Amino acid sequence: MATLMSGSRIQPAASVLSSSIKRHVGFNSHLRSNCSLSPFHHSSFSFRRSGPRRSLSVSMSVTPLEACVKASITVPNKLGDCPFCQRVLLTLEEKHVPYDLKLVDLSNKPEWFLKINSEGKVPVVKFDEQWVADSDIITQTLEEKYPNPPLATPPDKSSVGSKIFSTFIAFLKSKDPNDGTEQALISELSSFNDHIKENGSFINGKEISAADLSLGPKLYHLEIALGHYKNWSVPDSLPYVKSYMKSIFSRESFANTRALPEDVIAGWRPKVFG
Ligand SMILES: N[C@@H](CCC(=O)N[C@@H](CS)C(=O)NCC(=O)O)C(=O)O
Repeated sequence: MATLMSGSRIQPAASVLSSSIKRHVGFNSHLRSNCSLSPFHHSSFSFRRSGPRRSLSVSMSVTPLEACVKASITVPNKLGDCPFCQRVLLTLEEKHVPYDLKLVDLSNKPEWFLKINSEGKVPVVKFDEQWVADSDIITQTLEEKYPNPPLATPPDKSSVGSKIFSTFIAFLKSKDPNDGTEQALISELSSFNDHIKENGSFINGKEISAADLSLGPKLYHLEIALGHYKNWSVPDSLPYVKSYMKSIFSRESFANTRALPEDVIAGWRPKVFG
């Protein structure tokens, strides 16, 4: 059975029970205290809010989507440091779609995972009995299947900030302080700073959208890896980039899906020293 294939299951109370991590998004603490979660694939819950005059009873059932993601390399049964996986998980969280994580050890890929995706890459998500790879395709599929809240970024803004990740990697790998890689990164961050200044808190204005959910995890890697390996941080001259990072990193969805800093550091080590 799929749920027994890898890792450990962590119920919302964070106790390790068995073999996958289940996150039932949208189960806030109020709901959690009022409903029991089935350990099985098909979970159902109900809750009741009652007062002197009114009573509300809601019952619904949900089948979590199965999502294969990178496992931590520093702590057993923890989510790892793949920014593409976090992008998908952020989308699931922001859309309140429940999911069931399958942690994949990328240094020793299990047979069951290679059968799902012969390319051996995460993330992979199961839709209607079909495993779908690649965060671009997965997030587009989520937008089609779960249109609310809408997260699509308009085409004219969807590539804003898209060069930040590659320039960050070039700078991280660089051994020559005068090769222009730091300047290239600062230049991309400056354009992004101007965009946020002119457009609002997020890439598409006031509301978060898909482009932010893609860029946020990459900026998280940038902050941790450049801080650790180069003692570098986003300059104070780019306050809109800084406040953007702060607001994305402080979202509940981000806190629920972020990698451990130790994993981010360990994950980039081969690029820095290799
Ligand atoms: N374009 C893919 C990239 C996914 C990707 O590169 N994932 C990495 C982990 S961050 C991976 O699975 N690498 C395979 C490996 O390390 O063997 C996407 O957006 O999903």
